[in-house]
Amino acid sequence: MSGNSFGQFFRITTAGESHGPGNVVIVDGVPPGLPLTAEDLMGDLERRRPGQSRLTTQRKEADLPEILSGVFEGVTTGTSIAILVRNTDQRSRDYSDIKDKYRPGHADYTYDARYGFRDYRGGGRSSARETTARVAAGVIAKKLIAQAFGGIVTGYVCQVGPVKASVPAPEAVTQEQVEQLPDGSPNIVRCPDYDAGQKMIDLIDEVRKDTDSIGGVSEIVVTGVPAGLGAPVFDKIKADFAKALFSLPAVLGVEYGIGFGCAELRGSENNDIFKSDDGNITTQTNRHGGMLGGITSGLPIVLRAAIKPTSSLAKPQPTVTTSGELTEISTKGRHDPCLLPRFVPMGEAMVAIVLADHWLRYQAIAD
Ligand code: EPS
Repeated sequence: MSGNSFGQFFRITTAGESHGPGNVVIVDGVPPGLPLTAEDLMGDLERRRPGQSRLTTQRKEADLPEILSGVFEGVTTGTSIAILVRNTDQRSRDYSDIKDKYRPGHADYTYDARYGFRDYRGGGRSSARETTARVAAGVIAKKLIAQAFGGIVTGYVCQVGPVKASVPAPEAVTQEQVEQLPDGSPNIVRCPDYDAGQKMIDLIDEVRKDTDSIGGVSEIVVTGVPAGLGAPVFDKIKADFAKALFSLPAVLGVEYGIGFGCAELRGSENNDIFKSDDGNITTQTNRHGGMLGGITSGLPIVLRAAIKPTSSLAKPQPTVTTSGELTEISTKGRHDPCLLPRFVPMGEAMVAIVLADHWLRYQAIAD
């Protein structure tokens, strides 16, 4: 009803606001015996956290997770796992100026339309801060799919504004390539094509100095997925991936495989031809992005999400007040000039959660 839960067998429920005391996730359905510590959660939380480079919001949060339940002596018990990440660096005064104004492109107006009232501090529940909770849950999902079938989820940035990366073999991209440059320094834009990545950084710096923002595209790839995950009709795994990714803030488009490119092709050009590798059925190409009929084919899953430019801008823009008077708005505070670098761990988490859920559903039928 209230839209705070996602998944059927691997089910997450989040609570929390950007300027409240913290964000919480409750993860249901994790089988007993999975090794899990707070340190395990920290890697992806660190990749997501604000303040990680000049390309992101300068809000400083350590994002240290506290596991409140469901883990005993370093392994999951099979009961619900609650994780809390506290907020420590809220600056709610930044929002007092715009309390009665609607930020263009933000959810301020639609939250008022829905509830007649909103927590205006930092966007409340519509803030990307909520994704802290999902990323923590995503670590558990990643562990589960790695243990169950060797599934590995790797996301990266493939476009910022007009700058496009060349990534000829998405399934070969490693997290190390995404996180580090060849000299060992952090790859702050998370693009595995380092020449394009530098151009992306230059563009983000340019829009940042201009108090503006820029959009882009992230690609998320999953290797090791067996054929057969997903269900017909409404529970197609592609439909669940779409919902998972669209539920993240600022996502305006989702496609997989050849995506919208399929519109230009004939069937004979688009079909991936089957072949047999020592009796294992596979396809010569992967335009289908690892899913046919909403069920995994065993080929790598390749998804893309288009992310809009951050709507909160210091650059003045015309808008209206909550009572409809024309005015001007300039958002104070600390905002991402481009959401893409921090989107990568968020997108990976949601994709891993869908796979963990469908794996458990598959097991339920298999047993
Ligand atoms: C966000 C606005 C900014 C970002 C925030 C996402 O926060 P604040 O409420 O402090 O102005 O810093 O990102 C995070 C704090 C985070 O952890 O991701 C927004 O409107 O979505």
